[in-house]
Amino acid sequence: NQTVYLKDYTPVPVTVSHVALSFRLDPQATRVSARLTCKRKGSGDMVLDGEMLKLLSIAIDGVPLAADRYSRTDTTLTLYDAPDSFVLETEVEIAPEDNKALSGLYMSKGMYCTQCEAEGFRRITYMLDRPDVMATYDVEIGGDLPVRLSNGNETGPGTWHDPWPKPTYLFALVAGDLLATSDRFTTSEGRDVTLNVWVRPGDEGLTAFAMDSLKRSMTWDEEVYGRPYDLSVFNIVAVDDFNMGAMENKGLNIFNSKYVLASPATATDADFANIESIVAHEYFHNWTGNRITCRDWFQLCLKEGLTVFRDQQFSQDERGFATQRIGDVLNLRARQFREDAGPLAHPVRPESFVEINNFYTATIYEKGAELIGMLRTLVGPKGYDAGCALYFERHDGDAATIEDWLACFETATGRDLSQFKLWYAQAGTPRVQVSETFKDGIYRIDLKQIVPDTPGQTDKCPMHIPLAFGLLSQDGTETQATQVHELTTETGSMTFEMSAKPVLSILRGFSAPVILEFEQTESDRLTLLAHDSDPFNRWEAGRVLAKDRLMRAVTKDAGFDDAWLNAVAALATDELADPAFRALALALPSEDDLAQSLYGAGVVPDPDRIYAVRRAAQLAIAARLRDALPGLRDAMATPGNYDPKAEDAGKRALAGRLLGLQTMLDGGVAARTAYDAADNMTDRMAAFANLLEAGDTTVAKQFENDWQHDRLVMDKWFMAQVAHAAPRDAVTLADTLTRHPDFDASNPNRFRSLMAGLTAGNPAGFHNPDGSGYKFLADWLLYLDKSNPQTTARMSTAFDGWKRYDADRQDLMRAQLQRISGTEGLSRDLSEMVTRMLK
Ligand code: BAL
Ligand code: ZN
Repeated sequence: NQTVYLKDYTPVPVTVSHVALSFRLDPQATRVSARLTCKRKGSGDMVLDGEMLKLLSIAIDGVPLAADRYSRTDTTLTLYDAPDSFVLETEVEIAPEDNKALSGLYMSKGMYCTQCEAEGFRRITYMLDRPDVMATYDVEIGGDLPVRLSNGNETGPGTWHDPWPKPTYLFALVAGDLLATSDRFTTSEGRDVTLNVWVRPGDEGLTAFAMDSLKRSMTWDEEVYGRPYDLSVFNIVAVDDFNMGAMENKGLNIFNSKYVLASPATATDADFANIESIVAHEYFHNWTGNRITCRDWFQLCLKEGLTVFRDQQFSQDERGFATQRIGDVLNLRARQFREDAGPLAHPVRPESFVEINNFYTATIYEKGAELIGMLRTLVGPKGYDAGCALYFERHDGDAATIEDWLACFETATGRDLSQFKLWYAQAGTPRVQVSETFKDGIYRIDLKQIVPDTPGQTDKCPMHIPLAFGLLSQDGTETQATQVHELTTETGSMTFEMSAKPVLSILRGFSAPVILEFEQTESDRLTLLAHDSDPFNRWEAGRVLAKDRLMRAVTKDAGFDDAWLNAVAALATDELADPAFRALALALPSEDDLAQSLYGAGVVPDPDRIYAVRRAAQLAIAARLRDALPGLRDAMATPGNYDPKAEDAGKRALAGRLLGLQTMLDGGVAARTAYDAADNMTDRMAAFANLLEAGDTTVAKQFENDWQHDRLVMDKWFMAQVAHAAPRDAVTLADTLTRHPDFDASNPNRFRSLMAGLTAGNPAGFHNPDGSGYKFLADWLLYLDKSNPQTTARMSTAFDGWKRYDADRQDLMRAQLQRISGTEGLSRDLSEMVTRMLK
């Protein structure tokens, strides 16, 4: 298992300007003929990538190649003494039906499909499988399958031409019995584009929202980034067996069906929101990823961070800034801060990897997006637009780097971004300590940044941190609108002449991905909660108040005070506040968030205690709102046709939270009524979860009987049961469910639903002190690693927090990690993950 280093990057010795592929599809013996138009840039051998390929023939310029002109290993084909310009022709045989890794060409429910990012193309044919080799493609898909799709524009039945040079990872092929929902879009340049969403027969009624999301995304990218679409067709295909969420192949996006198929009866509001943002994300890649791609895989954040930032902007415009931003920060803290604080921490642009598939992480994606957001804050919206415009102009058709990206902003705005660039190189979440004094009419803020050590990195330099802040008077009036202070040194300060001490609202909008350490007074926090004009910080004030209570309850057995409970109740009943915001404000910090914070504060987290304290806090809030709950819930009713848009979704979110509180009081009576009355999946899942929490013994069977025909709904069934089981029952239940006839570990969605239901959904269950949760997960990782290393390696991250816990739990987790690590024949993917976690 070799480590690849960024510092070792060398330009390609050979260009491949055109690729012609011909497929004769067969489950066991697909024939792939390839003609590569090559030009050497220097002397030496030409090494092509290829894995699990049976080579049938090889020729250069039409002449079969003698055995001494090439050699092969399990992963390469080397040509000796090739001419300066030539056409390489190969024919290989592959077996898509046996490809359970879901990388390369494989089969899902009788359909042929591909996944080539990052390095799947080499399982299809011999090629320079690296992103800086960009070629135009002609593809011919033989046979009589009714639908045969590839990238670009269709030139005849089953034949495709892609005029836009692209790297191998953006190649795609789909063939099978599929049905399309079709529409049209006319671009700002007047191009008439056919839009298709392809699904398996039976699913055609579930595509309307994805199509609508696609059209809105296309309009948004024209209006906000000036980016029109560039082919005459845009195809989306839904595939049931898929390792990722979706894939941005040029003109032929392939999606996990979970992120395409939706109806009010089967999909929750969260599903609708995910579909909207993922359709947008993949579409936006057409410019940020496809037209301009990455020079090498170390630059992955160049396309992913930027495209996540763009999809977050789109969702803010579609759904409202505050709720989207709060949701994105919750997600960042839950996944990326956790990653950054543990053994898997890595820079947004890593310097080495063993298996690139292990780096499709929250750090590259979500922290990568935060870096774009900080850059926009630093150069301002106009500077950002100018930098982006220059990037598109200067690098269209390029395989680019982070240096290329930043240089565009330096040129467009005249700013020096050399210190900002450290964000790409230094891992770990910086902590920013804030203290304040008020004396003799001078208000002073002192700041200190600490960039923590992470694996392989110590003694880091100070970062360039944009801190957006504002000031309020004690009565809550804003006395200073938002400004940005740039903290570039280890310590910094600001002073203001004031007649009275103000209330500081700092890190507005979460202007930098840092952990704020600020012992702000209780009364200032309550003022911010009631009055801050920055909605993010208003919510944040409530979160900090709640977290303080929960942390004190865990560590000091403290009770829940009236001041806090009244503030929470006031928010819950504030009819002037947006329901979506109230729902977010009522959500207590998660069990994992508390574990992470306790660990950060030097306290060993006890998962059982955290679980119990959270429930006690919920009960206390519920008791405080007892009389108001039924009326509050009634006020959130959304009669009439289900509308997935943000306004109604916010009401359903609040209704769901309130139902959770009511269940604490009535043991599931209201949840049962809600379950029976539910006419959409959002309400049904909220009621289902609460009935499970209340220990209802019939609802799981009822749900199964009603939905066993629907695989995506059944994923929810598997996950919810485990997530909402009593902690001591969770592992046994998860184990039992693996023997359910519908549990199929080879389907990544099903596998993840059940495993994550335990590891993420039920932390106290996973961390059962007897170690059964750890053994259960390790057993399944070892099982699935044999066929699907990517999904296995990703699920193994459930162990990444192992050093947080008490010595007994650490021993138990370490033992499982060592057991995995010592297993013979481990994949490169899983081997790298456990090695890093054990370091
Ligand atoms: N490029 C892999 C899937 C995605 O990020 O869109
Ligand atoms: Zn992406």
